[in-house]
Amino acid sequence: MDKPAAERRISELRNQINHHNWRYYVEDQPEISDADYDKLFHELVKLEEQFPDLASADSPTRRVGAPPLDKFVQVRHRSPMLSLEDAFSEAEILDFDERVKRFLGLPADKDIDYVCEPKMDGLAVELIYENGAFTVGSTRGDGFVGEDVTQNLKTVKTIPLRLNLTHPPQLLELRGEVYLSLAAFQKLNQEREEAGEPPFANPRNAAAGSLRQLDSKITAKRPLSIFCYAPGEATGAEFTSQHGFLTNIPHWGVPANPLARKVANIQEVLAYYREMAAKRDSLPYEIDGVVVKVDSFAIQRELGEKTRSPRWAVAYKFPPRQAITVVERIVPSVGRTGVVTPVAFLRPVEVSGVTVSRATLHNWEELEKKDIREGDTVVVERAGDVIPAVVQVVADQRPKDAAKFPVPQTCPECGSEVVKIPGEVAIRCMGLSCPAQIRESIIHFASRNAMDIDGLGEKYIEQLLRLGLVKNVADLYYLTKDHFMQFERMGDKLADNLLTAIEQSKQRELSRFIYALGIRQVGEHTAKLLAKSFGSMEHLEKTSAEELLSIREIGPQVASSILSFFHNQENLLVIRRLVAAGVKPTVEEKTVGGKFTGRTFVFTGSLTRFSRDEAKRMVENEGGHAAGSVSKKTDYVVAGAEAGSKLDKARELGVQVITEEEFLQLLES
Ligand code: 3BD
Repeated sequence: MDKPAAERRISELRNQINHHNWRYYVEDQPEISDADYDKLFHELVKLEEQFPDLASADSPTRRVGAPPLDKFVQVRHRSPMLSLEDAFSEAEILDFDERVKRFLGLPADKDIDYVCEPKMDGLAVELIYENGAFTVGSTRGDGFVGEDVTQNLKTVKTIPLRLNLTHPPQLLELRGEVYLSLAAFQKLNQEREEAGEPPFANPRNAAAGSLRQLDSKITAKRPLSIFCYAPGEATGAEFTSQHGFLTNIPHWGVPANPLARKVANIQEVLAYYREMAAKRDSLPYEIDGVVVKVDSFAIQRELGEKTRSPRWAVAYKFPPRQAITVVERIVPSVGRTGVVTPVAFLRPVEVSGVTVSRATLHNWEELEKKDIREGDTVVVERAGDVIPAVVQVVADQRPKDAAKFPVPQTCPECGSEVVKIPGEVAIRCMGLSCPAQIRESIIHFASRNAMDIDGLGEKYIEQLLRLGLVKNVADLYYLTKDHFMQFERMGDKLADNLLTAIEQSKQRELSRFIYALGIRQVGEHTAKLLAKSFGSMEHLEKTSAEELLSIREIGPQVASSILSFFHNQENLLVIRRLVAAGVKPTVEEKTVGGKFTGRTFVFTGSLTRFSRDEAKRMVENEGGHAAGSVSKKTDYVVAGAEAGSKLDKARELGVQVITEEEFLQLLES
């Protein structure tokens, strides 16, 4: 290829890759397979190597991290990054609205347009774009001076390295919040525990820790995201309102929170807050409140600021997700992979609407480091649906006789030796027939998101084990009615139902089957990737490291865990017996000719006929796509009760809105 041709191709590839990054990371609607994405990426890497003078700082190939720094350089913000005043009640919000009107000399009954945004629980940063190119990114610091974390921010896939504008402004500063999704947080903590590193207490700390890495190659491995929420200094760009700003920047490639909404008065602000409070637990990231801003920038300027915070904005905070309680007991518990972890049994306490009576203490080093003892008064924190964690001990409340809890030397369930695996922080029961491991692995196998054997819960599984009727998951498929009739309080009908449920589970999707096997480090997401890439258990069983590593999201640790699972003869035998019993997972290749092929659905509001997971599955089974946000490409929005901004957006874009009933009819038609 000659240079002009290479130049054209490079530019084309960069555009394509940027586009696919947006589809994948922002819209959650990839258009191409991982393998095809990798092909594009590699072609670009090769071309840039071949023509070094065509390399460019804004190429997507530069998102992999730079050589480590010794320390961060301080940067002064051109204009200070302000603080936000907090409000905790409706009364304080009504006060805010009154203050705004009084300052503007408006009558108390006049309505003001506000913009409401979820308050992301992350880390505030500033991004500087000069002539469209991302040049400097910094943390907020004290509002005046922050730290230069440009290299780290370049690894954030959704931060554009160049604005998607033909005539970009000379200067544009953007302020935003960098955050880690709950899924990414859980995955990161799981990996850290396996690697013997202390887990992060919450997604916010994890995001902060990731962004403040001197080695940006580490940051590159953390899937950070960003929502931008305000312009800083700008030359050559004019914004007239907050709503205008938030709706414009996504066209330039800058993510803004799609849940932000313009409202017409303070009553609607209160309604928005209630709506977000109700949604809080089902969002894929942590929010700690709602930020309320006067929409008009002209009015914002008129209002100005007090010492450090604007008069035109306020943070309406949610109740904290932390509470104080007492550790009644510490109990070592054995998981399905044999890892023995300390669990704290707590005096029940309410944490933002949920009663918490247990918390994970992660691992024994963590217990030692935080020095948590039975009888201690502790702070517990709950992030989204993640298992609550003990954040710290209230030191001066410790009972005099509280003793350190010893690390178990034997398995609390089977008495086998426990071993600390080199390089791992976990201690693991080595008992091959440890009843706890077997019990947990069968519970996992039958669970809702795995083989979904309806009705076969913990209690029945324990009875099956106690009666010696099952020793591993394959045995479930060899049970007869007589077996179940040996249970206490078992009726004819119930036994039939259980058998039917087991029978029905034989034809679950391949991804569920893979997930159900309980391969270490293979969660639902990875199981789906594997099912899609391999298409059958036979193929997966025979895979190689090379093949696994060619899948975009699979790293060496996960690959090696998968390989060692399939190298284990016992595991292969269990799979043989499952197959022999008639377990025949269905293949979920992109269903061609499915009812919903090429159709995109968005589910919103509170659903009563099915869960979000089920909805997603129903759509995907028919070859459709279930997306998280409404766009022009959305075909249907299925709205439950209290549907909010997505419904508004659908109406705005003229997308068809249907009820849950209508969706089911569509499915059956
Ligand atoms: C968010 C200020 C203004 C532009 C000042 C009104 C205080 C953290 O999602 N808008 C948001 C979010 C934060 C914001 C503003 N809009 N300021 C906003 C914010 N949607 N989290 N913050 N910040 C950002 C802060 N950070 C650390 C220490 C003290 N204050």
